[in-house]
Amino acid sequence: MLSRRHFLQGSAVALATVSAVSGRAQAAAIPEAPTTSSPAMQPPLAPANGQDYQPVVTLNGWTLPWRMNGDWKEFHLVAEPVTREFAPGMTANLWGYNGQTPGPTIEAVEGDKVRIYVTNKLPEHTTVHWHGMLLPNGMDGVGGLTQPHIPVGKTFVYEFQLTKSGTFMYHPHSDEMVQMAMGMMGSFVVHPKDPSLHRVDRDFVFIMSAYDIEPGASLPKVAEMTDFNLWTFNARVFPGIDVMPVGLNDRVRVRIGNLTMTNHPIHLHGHDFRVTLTDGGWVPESAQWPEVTTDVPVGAVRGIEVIANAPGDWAFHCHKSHHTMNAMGHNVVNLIGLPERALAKVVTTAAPTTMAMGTDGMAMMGEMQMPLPTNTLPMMTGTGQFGPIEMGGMFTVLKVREGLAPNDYRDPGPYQFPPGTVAHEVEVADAGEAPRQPGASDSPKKEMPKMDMPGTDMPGMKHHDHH
Ligand SMILES: [Cu+2]
Repeated sequence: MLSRRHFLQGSAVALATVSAVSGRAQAAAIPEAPTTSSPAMQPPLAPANGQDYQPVVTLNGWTLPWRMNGDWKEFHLVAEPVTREFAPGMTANLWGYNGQTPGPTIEAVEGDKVRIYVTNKLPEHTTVHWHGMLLPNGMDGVGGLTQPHIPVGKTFVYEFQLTKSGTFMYHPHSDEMVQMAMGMMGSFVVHPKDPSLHRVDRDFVFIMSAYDIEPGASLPKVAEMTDFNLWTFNARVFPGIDVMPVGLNDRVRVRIGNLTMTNHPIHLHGHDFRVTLTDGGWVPESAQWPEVTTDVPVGAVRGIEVIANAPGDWAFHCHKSHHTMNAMGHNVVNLIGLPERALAKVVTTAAPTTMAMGTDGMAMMGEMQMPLPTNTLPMMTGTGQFGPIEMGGMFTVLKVREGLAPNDYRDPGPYQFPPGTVAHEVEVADAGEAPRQPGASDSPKKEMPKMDMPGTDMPGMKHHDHH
């Protein structure tokens, strides 16, 4: 199962929050703050009134409902402690907005006047900075520099006009190291005033964030600068990240923000794409070129556009392979080629949170049920129709399907491959002799006696049962 999305549950949440805003809070001075604690993806929040646009879909997230007050669009963010499930089996205690991290995506239209209330329910002061936005200096949210910090229990208001369309982020500029390491961030999408401009069929958005959470723990180490062990799309790791279902030949946009401490080369299989936007604006067509991987720098947004013209299940992931594994993978000792099977036991006994990898590589880790500390995810996990996927972290799947209804974002299940189109085993004789570089030595493996995979006899380890 690639993803355990509860789509219907998600839409129920959306409906409840929308009616709450248009109902009893309508007359209140401050709009009610809708909240959700569900990590399920909410269907796109179509514009109920005002200008037409193609709403975005937030991976494992949702869009913040608003209300109109005169010609102001009013939103209410609540900064508060939250719990977030990274994937089934692991939940962290973090900080966020309106019940979740990342906070809800804010969507509005170029030219809109927005009034955003921010209530601080954190145990310390905060602010909100609107990353990438062109706005009056006093609305920029840099605590101490452009405004007083928002004290605990107080509500501040930000008011500005959205002068350009694009993809932005929001996050504190107040005890930043702690507050961002705790998950305080969200996406802010401003749609073009002319709905025909930059129009796509499906528009996904998410922010990358990273956490250092010891196996078995549920709080991140906030002072960590380099050594993170949970690499997330919207505070979810594979196999907890929503898949991206798209119709065949859909024009698809994916907007990717990076609020981790390192760059992420984001790679899509089976298609080429163009980078069409940054947090600075739309990239002119004359400045675009074809890519299959694009680097998303720290503190930046990149938006890619792809014509999904190849049916299938296409991997979409960070190309730093350490970022496609979960916490338990970050302490392994390399034993490839070592015949001393006893070494695995010694290492594991001496340092219980250190995992000894096999002498034939680590792929077996994807198949085994390891004795893990509670609240800890295996380093590689997730099962596809052909077996273990051996991934974690920043990995999801673009699922291109013929005949998908325009607003259907449910996981369409595994791709049904046409007969004869999957790589398969053949008789060796059919393959012929493999040419080798002249003078190249034989693989050392040939000279070593065949051995069992060490680790398979480690106590508590057993092969996973596939169904
Ligand atoms: Cu990465």
